[in-house]
Amino acid sequence: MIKDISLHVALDSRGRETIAAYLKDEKGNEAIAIAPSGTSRSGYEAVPLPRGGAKEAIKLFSTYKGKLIGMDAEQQSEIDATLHEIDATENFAKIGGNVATAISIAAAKLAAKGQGLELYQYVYRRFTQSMGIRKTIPFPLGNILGGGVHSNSNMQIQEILITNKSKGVIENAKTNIMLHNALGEFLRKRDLAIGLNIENAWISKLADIEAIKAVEKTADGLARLGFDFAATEYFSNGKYLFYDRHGKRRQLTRAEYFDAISEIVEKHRPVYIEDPFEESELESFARLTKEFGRSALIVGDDLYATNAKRLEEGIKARATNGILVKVNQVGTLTDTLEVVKLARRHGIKLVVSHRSGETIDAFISHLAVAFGAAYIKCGILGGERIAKINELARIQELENSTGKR
Ligand code: 2PG
Ligand code: MG
Repeated sequence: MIKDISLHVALDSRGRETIAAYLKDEKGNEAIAIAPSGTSRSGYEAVPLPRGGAKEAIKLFSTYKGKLIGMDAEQQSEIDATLHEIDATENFAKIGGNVATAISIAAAKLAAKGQGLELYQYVYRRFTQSMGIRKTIPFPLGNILGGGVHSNSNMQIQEILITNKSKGVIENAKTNIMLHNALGEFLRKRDLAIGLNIENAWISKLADIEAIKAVEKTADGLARLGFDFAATEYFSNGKYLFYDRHGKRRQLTRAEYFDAISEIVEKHRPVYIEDPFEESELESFARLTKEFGRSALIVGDDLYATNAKRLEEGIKARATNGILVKVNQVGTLTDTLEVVKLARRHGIKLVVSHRSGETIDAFISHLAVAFGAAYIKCGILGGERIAKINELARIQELENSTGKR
């Protein structure tokens, strides 16, 4: 039984305010969760904090928290429904999606503790096993060279990512780190390095195509490439500010841009393609998935915003074969589980993701395992990113030692 809830202002890795929720039960168990925050946010996402920011959100919530006290932490859907009821908007505009996320995840952690289980075991046994999901250790997917709104450089693509199939989480991570170091050296030697961005990916002077080539050369045979285009960020007035066939940066029509993307995919053969088009262009997603869906996971992030209604539309249009999952895009674990269930039913692969504004809370490592995710997108370096890797490695060891993988 939830005996006490206290909310606190916490800082994320960008130094911006977010929410930490501390929950206690009557047996003395405690659970803490801190909500991450995004920089390139979808128009379909929950509002992270209400006007007035974290302090205002906490003040507002304090008048309602009595509604949650006395509830059973295991009643996840009732707790999450109460959060929606208190908020009474479509997108948590009143109490803030980060308040909802922190409480919702902390409640699941508290319930897990009450049962003496790890969070991933609890989520799996209670929610996802019955969906026909098998718990899996996902492959880490890491941002090595950044552009877009994360970086403020010449590069339009938000993230060039790498992933490898070394055996074990620590070996996977070490390969990514080794390649991150190697790319840094490559860039520095040529005076092309600017620094590191908010996810600790390199920022360089290279524009997109040259940047892809640099990563390709570095990764050669050791890792496969992925891209998060976050294309909504460079789309305006019906056009994409991108490169044409001749490598010239200009405003491209949807048709010209589609050709440019196809060419990149054909040439560089990524295994992972996220948000190649702006977040309402379902038909282009569907066309790309039809052409390249066999060799690459084509994933909607801003496109779906971890929202079951959006995913349903995507499934109808056969838009993608993958979805990015970020709890704070939708605000609660229950809403997230709805997405997981729908994806599972339609053979859509899951990728559980961090945000650019993270903390050392590693709940996504647990969710990724319990959701049977193909990948966990959690960056390569930095304490808040490594926290996810370490937690995933610990889970892998637990699973290996109990032989229940
Ligand atoms: C993304 C994420 C994480 P943000 O677009 O996938 O890399 O960025 O958290 O800024 O939305
Ligand atoms: Mg994205």
